[in-house]
Amino acid sequence: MNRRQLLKKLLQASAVTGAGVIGASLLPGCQNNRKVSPLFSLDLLDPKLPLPEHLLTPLSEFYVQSYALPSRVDVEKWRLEIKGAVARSLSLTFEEILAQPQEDFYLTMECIGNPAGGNLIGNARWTGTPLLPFLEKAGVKPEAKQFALHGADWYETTLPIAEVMRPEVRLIHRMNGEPLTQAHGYPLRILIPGHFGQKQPKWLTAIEAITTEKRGFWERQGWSNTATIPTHSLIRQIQSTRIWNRHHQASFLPSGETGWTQGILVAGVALDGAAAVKRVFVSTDGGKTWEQAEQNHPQSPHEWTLWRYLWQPSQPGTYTLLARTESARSPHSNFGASQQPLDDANSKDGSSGVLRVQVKLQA
Ligand SMILES: Nc1nc2c(c(=O)[nH]1)N[C@H]1C(S)=C(S)[C@@H](COP(=O)(O)O)O[C@H]1N2
Ligand SMILES: [Mo]
Repeated sequence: MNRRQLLKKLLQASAVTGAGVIGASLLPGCQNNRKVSPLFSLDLLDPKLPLPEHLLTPLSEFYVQSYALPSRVDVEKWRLEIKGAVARSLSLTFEEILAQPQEDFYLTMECIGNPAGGNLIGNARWTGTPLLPFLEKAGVKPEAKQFALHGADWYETTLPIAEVMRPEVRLIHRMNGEPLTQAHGYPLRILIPGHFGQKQPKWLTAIEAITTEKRGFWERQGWSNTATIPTHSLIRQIQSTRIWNRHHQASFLPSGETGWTQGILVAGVALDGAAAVKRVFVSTDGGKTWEQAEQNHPQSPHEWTLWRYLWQPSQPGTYTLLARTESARSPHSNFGASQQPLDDANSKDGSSGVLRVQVKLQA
């Protein structure tokens, strides 16, 4: 297909789906504020019940981030090519991939463009098979430096050989027990744990070993080339109020069902791309003092940690709430330089900016 045919196809498809034309989304997370990843869960908000082990984002609320339109893939014709600097190229059918041993695992997907408090984050149970046996069969040549991962929408991203040859890298065909939807990459995507969403191509068509160093689609536009997930935490919920934008405010009456004299429950998630989340702290005085929150301990560092904190304020007024976290790789108990920074910089390395939430307790 030449460029003119491609554009024509995209325009036709966009008329059908009502989605934006290519170019409508020039940031990996700029235009998508219509969905709110829910954290609302009665279990999570009832301090008498233990925190759940997993909190899955329902598919209907899971963010979708695609630079163009979702690709329609005919699974009969579709192949996954493993090619480039390999001893033997492979061309795998969907059936050949399904015939391999399948594993279920939990992983939180987050877009590097997700601002503090943003909704471009979701947690799912994924099903797939390790990529490594296929790469070993293909025989990656010693001169290969990177893998370029290609999607049917011509999306491309790159990673060092060793990153992709980890046993935890998997070819994925199910999400929360369902076949991948078209929007999430049907029939197959790849998950490379520890990295933001841009390193997780959907509609995967080729894994190419290359002998040069190359940047992918978003990386050429200045987004982090490693895109590793830093230690960070997000406030998602205060009582039953969802917190999902940058300058959120919540207000509570003294009495009634969510009256503040009975305590205010603050809840959220914390994530670190490589290490377990050790502790989460909440401040209700703009960062002067910090109290440790209650948290769960997921088995995998790639799944978000859930936390909650019951704040028992004694006086009406306006308060600034913040959350921050420590992981096994930033283990200092005082908030030193390696801690989640307090600034809210709009960084192309992913926001670790801490959300300040204004809470008004009425008299
Ligand atoms: N083929 C393809 N894969 C892609 C993208 C894309 O535009 N095309 N977007 C990436 C980005 S920026 C993110 S954040 C994740 C989002 O995955 P989701 O849409 O399943 O939530 O997909 C990644 N994989
Ligand atoms: Mo993204």
